Amino acid sequence: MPQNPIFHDYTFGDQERKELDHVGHFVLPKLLTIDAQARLTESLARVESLIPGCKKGYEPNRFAAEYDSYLESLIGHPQMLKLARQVLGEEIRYDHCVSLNRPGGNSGAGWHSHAYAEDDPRYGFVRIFLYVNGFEADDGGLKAVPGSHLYRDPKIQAATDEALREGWLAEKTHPETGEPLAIEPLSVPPGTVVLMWTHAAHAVTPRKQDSDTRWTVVYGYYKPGKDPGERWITPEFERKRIPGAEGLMSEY
Ligand SMILES: O=C(O)CCC(=O)C(=O)O
Ligand SMILES: [Fe+2]
Repeated sequence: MPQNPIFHDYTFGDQERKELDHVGHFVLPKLLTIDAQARLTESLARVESLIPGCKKGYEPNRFAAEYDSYLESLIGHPQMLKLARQVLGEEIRYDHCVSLNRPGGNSGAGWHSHAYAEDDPRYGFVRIFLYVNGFEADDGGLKAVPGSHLYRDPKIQAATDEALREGWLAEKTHPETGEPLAIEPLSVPPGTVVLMWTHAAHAVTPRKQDSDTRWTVVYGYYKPGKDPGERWITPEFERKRIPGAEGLMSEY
């Protein structure tokens, strides 16, 4: 049976691809269909409910698709794969599906970046964030540093914006424009999808105490050929036949 659409129509051509490569992230506002938003909310709430007392090393949030069949079905969803291939090219592999729900009072996340193929920019690793109910900049909001991904530094770390500015950001410029690098806080409406290259510096502001839960899940795909490091995927899941995901689950 064909899967329900998850995305509305969108354009991701040469110009959009260039912007993603220049900035490090690309926002597709309100891309998720109402049906996908409803099903994701249900699945993410279920995954969240399984976390207390869960098995260490096999946490429902880190292995979200292994705990929920709808999240699993999106790994090989034709629209998800089309988007991943528009970014990475035809040859892709799946890396992870991680739930990033942030209940009221959640402390957010400090500045950091992630790894892949530091020595060869031809090998990309993209994160596809589904911000099901969106966020405001000061309420579980994603922040990023446009151009930071071009340094391909997997070890960016800072606890606060100030510490990032005084540390890693100091004196750094965009390699293509020479402009000083700067922090960009984002605000996005419900149903927004954000693409982000894995080396981009990013952080998350705390979720306000009286806010509802921010429902989010991220899917990671990469162009194979380099060591992806530890993938959050069990050997059993790697061998599982997931419709649409044939050929996507092996490391290389
Ligand atoms: O919660 C978020 O919006 C982003 C979390 C994050 O840093 C990540 O998934 O790499
Ligand atoms: Fe991150």
